[in-house]
Amino acid sequence: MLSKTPMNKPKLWHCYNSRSLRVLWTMEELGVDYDLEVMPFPPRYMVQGYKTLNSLGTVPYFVDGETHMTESVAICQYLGDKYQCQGNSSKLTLALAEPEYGNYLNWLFHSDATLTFPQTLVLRYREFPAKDCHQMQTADDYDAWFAARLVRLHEHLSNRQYLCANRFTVADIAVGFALHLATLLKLEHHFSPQILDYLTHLRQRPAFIRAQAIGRELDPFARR
Ligand SMILES: N[C@@H](CCC(=O)N[C@@H](CS)C(=O)NCC(=O)O)C(=O)O
Repeated sequence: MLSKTPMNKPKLWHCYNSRSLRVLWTMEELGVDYDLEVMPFPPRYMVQGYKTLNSLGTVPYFVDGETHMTESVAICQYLGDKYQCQGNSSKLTLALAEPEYGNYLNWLFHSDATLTFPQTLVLRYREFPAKDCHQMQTADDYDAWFAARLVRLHEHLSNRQYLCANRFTVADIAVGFALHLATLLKLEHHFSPQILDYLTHLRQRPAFIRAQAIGRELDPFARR
């Protein structure tokens, strides 16, 4: 089960509603044939031997032949570039030659460096605090920080349906997951109507619906 042996299909190690959802969603969008291991969260405690496979103990963990990856947005970009030509009409990634390439890269990095970063502090100190850990002020501070960091997305969405190039791309998957995570942390009251509409539209995509349903029985939020 936890072998690093190369396989002929890409394989993803996933936990419900975690960052590995980005990868699952991308594979569903692309129609990639994949293997999947769905694990309880956090796998570094709940799955024996997981840290032998992925020394970080985090999800996603992804293997495609000799390629081993741990960064969700990088894996989505890789999948979009490698598995695009499987009957899909529009490309999920942007190339350097496209005018919005810089904008595209910026949203890819914005999704984690700007949007999920403050959320992880809310998650750690409000939603899953360690025993005897009393840092609600930290959670409240990063809740406010998250709200402030939505401003650029709000401005950008004022005249667009998607983030880049008038089409759905991996940038929408990266940022869409960050917004989805915010709803799990009950931070959606910070969303402007534009951001809420954008997320609602993304969540209606059949590939998102299929991917998000996988592993629901292991929902870590339901166990609290
Ligand atoms: N930079 C990584 C972060 C991976 C990460 O921190 N994943 C979280 C779940 S969203 C995790 O595995 N947490 C459990 C742990 O740290 O033990 C990515 O974007 O994929």
